[in-house]
Amino acid sequence: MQLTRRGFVSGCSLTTMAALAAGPISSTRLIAEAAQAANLLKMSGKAELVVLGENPLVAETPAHLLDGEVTSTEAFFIRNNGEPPGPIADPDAWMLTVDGEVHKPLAIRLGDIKARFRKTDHVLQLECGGNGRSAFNPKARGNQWTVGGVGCARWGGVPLADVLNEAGLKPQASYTAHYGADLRTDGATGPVLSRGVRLAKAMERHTLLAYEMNGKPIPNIHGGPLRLIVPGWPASASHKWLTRIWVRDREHDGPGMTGTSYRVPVVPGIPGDPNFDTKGMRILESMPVRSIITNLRDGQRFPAGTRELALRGHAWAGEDTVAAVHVSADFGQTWTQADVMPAVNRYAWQRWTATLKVPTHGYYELCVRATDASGKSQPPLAGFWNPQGYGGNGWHRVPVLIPA
Ligand SMILES: Nc1nc2c(c(=O)[nH]1)N[C@H]1C(S)=C(S)[C@@H](COP(=O)(O)O)O[C@H]1N2
Ligand SMILES: [Mo]
Repeated sequence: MQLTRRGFVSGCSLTTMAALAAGPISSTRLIAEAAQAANLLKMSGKAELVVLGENPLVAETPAHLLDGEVTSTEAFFIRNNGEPPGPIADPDAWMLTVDGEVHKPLAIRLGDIKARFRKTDHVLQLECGGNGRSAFNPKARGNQWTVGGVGCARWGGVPLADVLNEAGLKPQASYTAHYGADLRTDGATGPVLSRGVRLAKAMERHTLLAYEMNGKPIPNIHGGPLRLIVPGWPASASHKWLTRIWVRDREHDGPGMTGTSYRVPVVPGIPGDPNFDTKGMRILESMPVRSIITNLRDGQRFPAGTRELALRGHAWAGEDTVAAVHVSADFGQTWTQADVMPAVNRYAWQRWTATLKVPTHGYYELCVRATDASGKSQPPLAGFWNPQGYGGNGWHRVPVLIPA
């Protein structure tokens, strides 16, 4: 495998370098996957994201476009499971229903939400539950995210808790169920996706009924005029085009809550097992710790003679905070500690910076791994294989070349 890799590097196609490096260390990626990287999004108001799926539209952000402290709306990744509703003529007339285990069911217009509840905003990281999926071996089912199914925008809206309190929670209220206005692409009726969260998470002050993204009304593609933001948990809980919150007395069982959806193994199963035991799985709640290098491009060439590299990126850890970040130029044989900044607010990602020395010219894969405050570090590859590939948080590796 190493021989093959050296063979490609001497031919030195940078795209090939990137494709090889993005996979797990134990296996090289196929060149065909590099072709996927060539399919760039062309959409007004959006950057050239890497399209992973066309119908429904799914597009991830190349790590080098995530360098800003706050992710711009243009650069933010897109994950649709269905067909978004068309443009909304009168956003303030958008209706949200809150029903189920509440004393006073609500049917409230967005205009009234804005007028009656106190607005708040935070910088909040949102990460697709499948981010990192492409590193699973054997391949897991679903969109082959590398590391760009994440963004950290400023979201404005009202705490969901304030609206749930207005409806008055009954003692048996224990879980939410989310519904939106998007349509299934197969023409069938019923929700495209309907996930929910435990009540404690729904009541957390950073869980928002959001109507602003980076200071402007949320664009249609990102779930405007009204969406949920449930930071630190799989972004599938952050329902777009939100029309209804059903408060339930038990764990929700809508599309996306059962089987192998958004679940990770409690009892580790055999990778690729067609009879993978779904009973030994739990719903993925907090996302695991992850870090990315954002100031380099895949395949970047440095000036000849470079022996010291300035690296920069972000790290985050779902519900937790990041305690340490380390970088390596030798596949983890040695690590250099990075400086890690505190988050600007809870659930924002954390900036890290590091200087990394390399001994010679040549081909390097710069690796980064973060450790959360509970002491858990990113493994080198995506572990705990599961059929739909959740929770894969292997190191981010960026191939670079330092000419002789
Ligand atoms: N109504 C609705 N909400 C949704 C989805 C969807 O398909 N429909 N996709 C979810 C998933 S899986 C993700 S990762 C995020 C993506 O949000 P974004 O497109 O704004 O990045 O939205 C979530 N909310
Ligand atoms: Mo997602």
